[in-house]
Amino acid sequence: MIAALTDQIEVQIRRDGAAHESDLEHMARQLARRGIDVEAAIARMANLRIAVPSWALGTGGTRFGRFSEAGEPHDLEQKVADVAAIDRLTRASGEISLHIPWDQPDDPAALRECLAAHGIACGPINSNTFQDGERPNDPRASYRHGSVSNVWGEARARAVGHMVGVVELGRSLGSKALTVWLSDGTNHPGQHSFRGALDRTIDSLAQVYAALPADWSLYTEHKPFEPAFYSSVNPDWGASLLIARALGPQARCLVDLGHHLPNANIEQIVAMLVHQGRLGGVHFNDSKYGDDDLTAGSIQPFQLFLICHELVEAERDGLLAAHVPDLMIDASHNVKDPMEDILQSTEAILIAYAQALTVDPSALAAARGQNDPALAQDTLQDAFRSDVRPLVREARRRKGGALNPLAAFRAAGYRQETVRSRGSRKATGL
Ligand code: RM4
Ligand code: MN
Ligand code: MN
Repeated sequence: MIAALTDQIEVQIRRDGAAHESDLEHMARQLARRGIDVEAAIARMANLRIAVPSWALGTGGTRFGRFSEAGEPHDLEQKVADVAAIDRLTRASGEISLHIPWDQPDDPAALRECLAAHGIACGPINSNTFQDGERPNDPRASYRHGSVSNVWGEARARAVGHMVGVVELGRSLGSKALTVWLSDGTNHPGQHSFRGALDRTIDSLAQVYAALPADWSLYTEHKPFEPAFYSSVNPDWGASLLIARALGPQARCLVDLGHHLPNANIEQIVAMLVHQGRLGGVHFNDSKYGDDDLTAGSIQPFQLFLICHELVEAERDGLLAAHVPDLMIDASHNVKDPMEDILQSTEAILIAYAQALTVDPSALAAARGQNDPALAQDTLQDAFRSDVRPLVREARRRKGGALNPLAAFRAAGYRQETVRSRGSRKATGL
């Protein structure tokens, strides 16, 4: 299947290459007027990597139902193959984020070989202490009333043991980070002590932290509600930072765009965490109401741009030298082909990042220095409103990727082929 994708990449270059060249020249002239060196921007774009979550390769569901697509991956090797296909097109997706136990390999060594054979790296690895099924013989070890925050030590020990095991597995696969998203919280006022739950969470995670290799990070991922609807033990960036600080320097905060109350200023949250040297990574998605997990940039592209602008400024100011934030997609697609959705999310993030790279930093600094809000706004809008797609395409073309990944994916008949070879069995995960 990779060969069919490669063919389509070449077809596009032959057919659309000249038009692309002229678009690029036009854009380069526009950027030059803004003092932006297009070659530097292309070089930066070429180094961006946006990890693909294993759980987004299959159709997601809601609590009302799930309408799976045929041809979804139903084992780990097929998931890795799908990520390799996405990366063949985008040249920015060479990393998979696994979720354990959904992706628990029977044979970790074989998985390591499979990853290497496909040229895919193991990105941050996720523990799952939010689904444990029934524990009829051991109810005190169930996550029903929480995992690391549970008042019962059996559940906490089980969650800690699971996370330590995920670190061990991730280590054998070449990962460098554990992402901890907790569903712990309460549905009823008074159900637990907020302070007690926080103490237990920190104590439990400290045991996981102690098992962390020296070159690893532990990411704490906050979320204000769902599945708990009265309180969450790690509800916001303040709690996340507090937990990370209590654990130690290798603990950092992960910002999932969908994990905020409506209208939260996420770009400012990113800036605060950068300021504290604690931005671990970002889960990109988009939302209108809650943790909607929609295609990145599909609803609030300006917010996506502003977040990317914070990342660009932070990098320029040397604040990401100690830790480069892991950029990932965390989405769930109910009505789109999952791979197409990932291609679209990746494209949206790359476009937003490229726009952020084309903000004129001296004009912005001057506007800020003169307390000139109109000029500051205009400087950002100038970049946001320009069409930087030639820049994104050129960075990808130079690495052998597609001018138009989605069109190449369709023209290559990738999904038709997986429907034929895999049938209609469902993927695991969300
Ligand atoms: C959660 C959270 C986590 C992800 C799971 C699947 O809402 O966003 O990052 O691991 O979903
Ligand atoms: Mn997430
Ligand atoms: Mn989420």
